Amino acid sequence: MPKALITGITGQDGSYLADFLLEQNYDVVGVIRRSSTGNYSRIQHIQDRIQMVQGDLIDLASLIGLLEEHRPDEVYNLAAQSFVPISWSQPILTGEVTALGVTRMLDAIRIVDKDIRFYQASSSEMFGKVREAPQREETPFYPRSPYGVAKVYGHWITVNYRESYDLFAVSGMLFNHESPRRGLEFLPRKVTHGVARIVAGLSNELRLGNLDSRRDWGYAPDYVKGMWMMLQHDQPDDFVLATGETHTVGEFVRIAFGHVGLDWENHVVVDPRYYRPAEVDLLVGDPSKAKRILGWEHSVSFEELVQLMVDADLAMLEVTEPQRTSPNINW
Ligand code: NDP
Ligand code: GDR
Repeated sequence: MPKALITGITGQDGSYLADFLLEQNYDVVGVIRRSSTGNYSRIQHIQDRIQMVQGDLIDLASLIGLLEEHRPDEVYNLAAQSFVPISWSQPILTGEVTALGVTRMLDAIRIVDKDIRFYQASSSEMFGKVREAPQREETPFYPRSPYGVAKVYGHWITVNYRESYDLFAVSGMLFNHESPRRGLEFLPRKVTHGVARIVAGLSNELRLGNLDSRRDWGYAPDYVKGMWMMLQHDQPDDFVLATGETHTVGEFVRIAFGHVGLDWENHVVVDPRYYRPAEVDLLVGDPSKAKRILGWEHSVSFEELVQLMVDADLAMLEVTEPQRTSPNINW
């Protein structure tokens, strides 16, 4: 039975990746960082089938100890400070976790077992102020946030360890991917959850920032399968995963409200508080290398994605105490 260790297992992608690897008969070890309140909602349904272990990307010794104890065949490094706006208010933490955390994990692999295959969760945010469209593996980087800068570091240190130590280390350059398990602070989930709250009569407005930026949005379960495919390939390489389509934030909003028969203009308030100091205006990926070499393709269209997320939030609000689903923080 192959064994995989996942950092970030409590997050959106970590939970879907764990589901997928269990289906492939993997032994799954999930790294959880210590907190005073547990955050296991996304992995509750599989908690008896995975091993949950303590560790933190800030602490090298914890990573070495985990690799020595569990001897995984594959490591998926999904942990990060992943919310772009917070990276301006906490740039050093973002660098410690999202950038140097990658080196810590790579160094742990170099020290413990160089045969471990390594996946790094790189991001389309590295392309930032884009140099060409669509963006492909060779497109030059121009990050626009401390998060994007940290991801560029994570990408290059992965390439460097591959070339310096002959590690099977790959960087997946993934464009935005969403799901009903997405954090409430990210735009798509903020919108679909906001729509559900309005339908349920719990609120009447949704405050958002820039409606004009464009993103290439796909469905998260498709993307975690792509991560696994990269590690099964016969040589380590870097791949873009994207749908190849781009849509504005405004289009996402219009379809989400339209799905429940509402006019978004009656509910959305543009609030400059949600503008970013520097914006990424246009992202659209070219996934043709992943299709050609790995056979990877996305399976859910943009419209289907928006609708399935609205439906899931409507269903959740019907069964869950409303207050528990609403953040008190203004993201
Ligand atoms: P989430 O924000 O949902 O999950 C992040 C995970 O990282 C959580 O499990 C979190 O733990 C964990 N984590 C944060 N800090 C540490 C730390 N110091 N040590 C150990 N674990 C830590 O992100 P996603 O699932 O959406 O994304 C997964 C990865 O992919 C991230 O690296 C993200 O930057 C990257 N990415 C995501 C894309 C997307 O569209 N979703 C696109 C491209 C890249 P806790 O639950 O305790 O907070
Ligand atoms: P992003 O995702 O920054 O692309 O990073 P997010 O969903 O936060 O923003 C997408 C776009 O929507 C605009 N926007 C708003 N965003 C948020 N969060 N809240 C708002 O109220 C709002 N109004 C407008 C933003 O300005 C932006 O243009 C995500 C993360 O998952 C990263 O970790 C990952 O690397 C990239 O996707 C690819």
